[in-house]
Amino acid sequence: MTIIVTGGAGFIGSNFIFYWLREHPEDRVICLDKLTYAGNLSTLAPVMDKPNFRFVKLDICDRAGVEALFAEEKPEIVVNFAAESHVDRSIESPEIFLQTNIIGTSVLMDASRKYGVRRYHQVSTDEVYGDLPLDRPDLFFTEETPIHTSSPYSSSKAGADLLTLAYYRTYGLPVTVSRCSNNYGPYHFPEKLIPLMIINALHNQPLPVYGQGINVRDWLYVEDHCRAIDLILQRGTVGEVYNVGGHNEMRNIDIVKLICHKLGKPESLITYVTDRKGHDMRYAIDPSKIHRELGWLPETRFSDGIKKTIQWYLENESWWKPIISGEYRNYYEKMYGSREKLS
Ligand code: NAD
Ligand code: TDX
Repeated sequence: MTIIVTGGAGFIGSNFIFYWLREHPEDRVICLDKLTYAGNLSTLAPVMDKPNFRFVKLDICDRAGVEALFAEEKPEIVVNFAAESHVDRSIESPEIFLQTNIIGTSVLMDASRKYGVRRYHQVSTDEVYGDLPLDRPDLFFTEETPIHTSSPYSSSKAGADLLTLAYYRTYGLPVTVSRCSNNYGPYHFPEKLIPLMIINALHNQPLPVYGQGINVRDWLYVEDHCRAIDLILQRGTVGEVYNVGGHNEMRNIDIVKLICHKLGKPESLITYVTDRKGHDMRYAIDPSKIHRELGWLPETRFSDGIKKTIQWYLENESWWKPIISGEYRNYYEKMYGSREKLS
């Protein structure tokens, strides 16, 4: 069986490729990735020489290139991780988000129709549901919660979701969609909260917490997300959406304090800075559908996952050092240099 994994040089896609090659060694995995700032070929070094793995540098918006690859490889399954994924970048420059996340998805689905793939899976996010209030801990996102987005990023992901479900209804393309909560783990790009705080703390640099740090995210270890997608591919119902999350809600400030504690760094590094525009307050997934229908449950507790993640960053400086010393420096200066310190 041949599976095309797009965005496989990024955080979750690379973890998914490692997972898939381990769990399904008889399959052929094709990674299609444009290698944007967020894609790192060195991440895939451990699998690059495997005979059943192929890397193809390609933009998912490149219709001719995508069709040629599908014609050559005749994939049975396509899993689309490729996306612009950072909310702060979408607030600065929305257009590339619309291009990659919406147009790219349509190009992949057109090729999937043309070459008769058995399943097209769209990797989506809980952010398409907008946010929940902090004073209603009884509320959770279900698959029936209305789409109600806040940022250009989440709007582009919501557009892609709607398009995916429309391709099922209109053309009968066999699709599934998963909407997962915040992931953490190895190979997470340093612009995101957890790796950014680990790396800054290691350098005794300020830890920039947006607003009051009371926003809540629902954290899931990346491998649990990969296993959920595997189950959806094996046993999920086409045309359906599955929420994925482990009931692990934490306030940002508590995560940052925990990282300080684990690394033996003082909390005085914490610096409150100007809030993100349109900042979502709380995400919280109700995962009962995927549990009930597919038997999925998270396996990694946050206390273990965060320990493993911090250890991974301590042991893999060679992975993140080149990233933070390149173009990322300009990004950091642009995003954080102008943020007013609130304390
Ligand atoms: P990431 O930014 O780490 O990786 C994205 C990958 O996509 C990179 O390798 C990049 O090179 C590639 N890419 C970007 N534009 C492309 C294009 N036009 N053509 C081909 N490749 C392109 O992202 P991530 O955190 O691994 O997220 C992967 C997917 O999961 C995204 O669709 C995201 O919306 C979704 N998601 C992420 C989270 C999370 O917490 N990180 C949670 C839920 C859902
Ligand atoms: O420097 C920071 N300071 C800070 O307080 C950064 C980078 C973030 N934050 C806050 C903003 C959020 O409330 O931490 C929280 C997490 O921020 P991000 O890591 O940027 O993630 P988030 O905006 O929650 O989105 C993530 O989860 C859903 C992924 O980036 C998305 O791709 C995914 O869809």
